[in-house]
Amino acid sequence: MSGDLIAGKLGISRTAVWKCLKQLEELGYAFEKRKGTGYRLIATPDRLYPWEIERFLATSSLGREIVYRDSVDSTNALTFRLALEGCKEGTCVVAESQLAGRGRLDRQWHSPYAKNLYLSVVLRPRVSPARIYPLSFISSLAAFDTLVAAGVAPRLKWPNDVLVNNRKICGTLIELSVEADTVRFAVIGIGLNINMEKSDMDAALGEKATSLLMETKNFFERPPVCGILLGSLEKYYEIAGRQGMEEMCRLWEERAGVKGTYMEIRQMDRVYRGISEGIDRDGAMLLKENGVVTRVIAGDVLV
Ligand code: BT5
Repeated sequence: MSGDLIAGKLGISRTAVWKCLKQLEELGYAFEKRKGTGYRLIATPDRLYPWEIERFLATSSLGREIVYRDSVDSTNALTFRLALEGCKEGTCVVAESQLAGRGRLDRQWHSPYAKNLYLSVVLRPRVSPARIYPLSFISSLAAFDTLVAAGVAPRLKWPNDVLVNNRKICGTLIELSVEADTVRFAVIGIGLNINMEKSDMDAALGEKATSLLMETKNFFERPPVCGILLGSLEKYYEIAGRQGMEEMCRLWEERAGVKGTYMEIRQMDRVYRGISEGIDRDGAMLLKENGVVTRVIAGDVLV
């Protein structure tokens, strides 16, 4: 397209067009320039720029405001700060890397640069703190559907993981701000491994983690995956709002297919063992051992 045409379409000067193209080049876009013909876009950088994600977004609120960082301590931490300042529901933070990406109980989330998705979203659900826990299932359900769309066969692991071929491909983390008997906001954080390779991890993590690239041998562009993920997240959030938290538990249980399987769950220094009777209306795992049903609220599934 000629510089004149671009200038005319945007109602700016030729010099302004040239400046914009320079800026785009600095961001990693590449153009072919031909005298007399104009400019042609020949390469787009592998970055999660908000405008790249927006091209694949069909949501009404989630991700309509995207905060982008090249590097951040943790997308959950930044999102929490923005939520405290009163940002809109659906505001989303994405980053190319995290210096202090976190899991549950202060565990680390490995976040190599420009390889995966690290994103967090602000939700302001109208639900009491006592009933909020199953909201965390919307993130693993959304990741599950996104992975199916990408062509792999995921499995849900209680409470908030998604595995492929028995290796972790996605971890999710919900953090809440609660005041008396109301939830002020929830931050839903999702780490979804896309193009990470074994060489991006240390030996220990390399044994238990996987990515879309490792599973399919295909490189994935991250903005479309991010768009699908946000769309699924909004879908499940709407279901939770319309049909309640019990429906989230039912959907999760149905997808996970844990009922009737033997499980071992570690909680601090205690291990619960038993046959799963599914999850209850609060998202807790019910384990039956010697005829007695125990309700396990949190923990790490060992088997
Ligand atoms: C989780 O914790 O699985 C929740 C992870 C949430 C990460 C996202 S990234 C965006 C947002 N911002 C944040 O700061 N966090 C969220 P947990 O169940 O505690 O599992 C943590 C364990 O998973 C670690 O101890 C490792 O064993 C393993 N792990 C760490 N990084 C991983 C990765 N990239 N892929 C797979 N497994 C990983």
